[in-house]
Amino acid sequence: MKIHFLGVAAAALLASSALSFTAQAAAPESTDPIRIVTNNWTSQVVLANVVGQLLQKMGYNVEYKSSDTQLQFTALAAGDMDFQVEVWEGSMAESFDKSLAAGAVDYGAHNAVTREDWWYPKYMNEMCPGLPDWKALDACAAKLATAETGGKGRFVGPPADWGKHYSERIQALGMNFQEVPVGQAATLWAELQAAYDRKEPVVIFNWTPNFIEAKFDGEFVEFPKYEPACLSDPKWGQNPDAVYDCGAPASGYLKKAGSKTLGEKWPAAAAFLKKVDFSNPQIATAAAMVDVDGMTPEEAATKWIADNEATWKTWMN
Ligand code: TMO
Repeated sequence: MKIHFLGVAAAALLASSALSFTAQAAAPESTDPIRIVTNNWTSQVVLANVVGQLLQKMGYNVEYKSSDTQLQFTALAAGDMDFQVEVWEGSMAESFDKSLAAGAVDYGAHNAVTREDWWYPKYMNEMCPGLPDWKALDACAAKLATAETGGKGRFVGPPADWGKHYSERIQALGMNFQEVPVGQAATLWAELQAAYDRKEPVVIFNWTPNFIEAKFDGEFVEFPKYEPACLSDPKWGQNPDAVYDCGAPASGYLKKAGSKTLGEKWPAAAAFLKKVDFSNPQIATAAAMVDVDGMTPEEAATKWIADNEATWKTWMN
């Protein structure tokens, strides 16, 4: 139970004049919990806990709320959740843009550059000459065929809520492939490990920054280069009748998103969250602490904070 040092009248005044408070107001401007979104991949959960634990150091209450990567944007726009630390261009740009039009706030970009797309272990370069070009992969489909996919190559795809459109891409590009989506990220890594141990061909959904690059040698498949029109204009690209006939952005952004309430109710916290800025190696390391070293996301966040004081201190000024 928090002890209120303000009288009831003062508290009411504070609530009614919250809009006039500036970033100089003493934290916490409100003891209500700041609701931080968590998703279903490791770095996001660790980073969410890093910002959550830092906000707690600043005196705020926080609450973690798990959400679907697309529905979270509806929740942010509606003010049902307050902050998302990882908005990936390749999988979320469309939902994010809609949420901004509906009232959510862009909290700025991280230094990190991101990519999310089809990915294969490097030893496949010999099995499928011409890789990483997608046409070389397509010509190699028979080597990736399984009982489940018949004569077609198997692409081990992401969970449905990551907002990719790979079945549509396969169709738009006329590829001899079939997507078999996983239910969770751990299945992607299990499929990769099993194939990697036997040097068998496998193509999975992967992204960077991730812990994978420290453990496995591999490459992204190069699809026709992304342009925004690819997603909206059927005439764009090699298939004049279809959208999604391109790859994901090869140098995508990683942004942060907040609710409108966040800046109004907790301006000092909002100023801090706008400065939060992770790099590629910091994010890959955060994921590895859990996926390689076996820590919980909470433990990994605490360790990250202990190891990176010089970084987060600059976010608090
Ligand atoms: C949304 N993700 C980073 C897992 O591609």
